[in-house]
Amino acid sequence: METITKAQSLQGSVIIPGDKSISHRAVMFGAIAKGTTRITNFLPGADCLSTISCFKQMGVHIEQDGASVVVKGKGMDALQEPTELLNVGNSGTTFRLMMGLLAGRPFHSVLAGDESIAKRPMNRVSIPLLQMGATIDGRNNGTFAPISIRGGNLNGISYDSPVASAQVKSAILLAGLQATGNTTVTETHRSRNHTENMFESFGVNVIRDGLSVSVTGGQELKATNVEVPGDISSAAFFLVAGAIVPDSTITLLNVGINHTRSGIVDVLEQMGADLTIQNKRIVNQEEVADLTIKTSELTGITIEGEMIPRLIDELPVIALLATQAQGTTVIKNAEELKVKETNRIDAVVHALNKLGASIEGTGDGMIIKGHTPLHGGEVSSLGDHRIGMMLAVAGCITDGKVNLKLPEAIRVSYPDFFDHLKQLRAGS
Ligand code: SPQ
Repeated sequence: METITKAQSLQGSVIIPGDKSISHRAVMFGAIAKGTTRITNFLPGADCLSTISCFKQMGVHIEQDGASVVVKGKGMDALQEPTELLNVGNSGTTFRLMMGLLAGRPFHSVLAGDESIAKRPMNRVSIPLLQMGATIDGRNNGTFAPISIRGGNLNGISYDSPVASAQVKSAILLAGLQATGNTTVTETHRSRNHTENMFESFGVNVIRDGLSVSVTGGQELKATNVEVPGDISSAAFFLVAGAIVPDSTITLLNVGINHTRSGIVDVLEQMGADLTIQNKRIVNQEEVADLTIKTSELTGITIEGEMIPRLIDELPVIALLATQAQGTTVIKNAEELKVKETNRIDAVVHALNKLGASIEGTGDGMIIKGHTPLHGGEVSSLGDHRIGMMLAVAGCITDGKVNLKLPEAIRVSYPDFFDHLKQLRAGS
């Protein structure tokens, strides 16, 4: 249990830790490349450590010391059949990207994870992989973990993905690298493009055409060094905290602002937040900047359509932000929230309403009426890191303390979160 009390003000700066999505990909692509890949500012969160341990089980030599990682890849063909099941812990990204990779490896493997992973749909990845000729099975007709894969020969496909999901797209592209001919994935809206960007850094030729991405099979990855930008999904918690806690000014350093991830910046600007973006620069094909947020007068807005994949993981904390805005905020087309670490619509509605918010859950989002003062109470992360951090930020503005159950879930993506929050409360 973690107790959070009202903050008088939040002041200071935080160096945002490495991006989770990019850290996973750097390890995976380093593991299947030829040569040594050095990763700096790697996120040593539980999810990315699961990715490292899965590749170690397949014989890849990886040294990790905090945020520095060295991966000694010997190419895709050097991966060895694991003798035990590959445990991804809580990480959907590890699970789904590995499905694509393992579908083309000539051995048997079984992927499993924690209770939350066992509830998340994996058939969104096995359906296209089966079309490519893979042999995959799992619980409930191949829908849920554990998933077993007997890798083999794959054919390239052209796949229209019914969901805008970077995990689905990345899994198919990883399989596509091992398939005969071309593989194309077309999405309804553009999802995060870190796989495409990093494939290019590792020497893979990627063709991007509107909402479609293609690769040709048989390409080898060449090792490269990766500097991971700070995670905008982690920065989001302090962006919201800075906007809603009185008398605050927070600067977040080294934040990745890749357009496919920066919906939170657009939403803050549209709601009227006092946000400044400085020092824009490019690091390894990814745009990075420093962001300064000050306490803001906010107005409710509607968030929908192509914006949703650009801020899907930020929606829980955006819901909190909206409770402090004047007027109504409507979130639509976000049904994907129901299949994350928790059903994030139910989790947000239940916990924030318990603290005094006025939020109605809908089939594909939420309707949030503001402005509502919040009060203390006992709430739980339900084992979901993003719900845990959102509730810890809520505790900074509640009258009365918030007792947060299962705070340890936050280690999945932001192990230093409470230290950084403490630092900002102390004004340092
Ligand atoms: O890895 P996991 O558990 O799926 O993590 C989450 C998160 O909140 O950290 C989702 F629950 O992020 C996903 C994100 O929602 C990470 C991700 C990626 O790295 O490719 C893509 C998104 O998921 P999806 O299903 O839209 O592809």
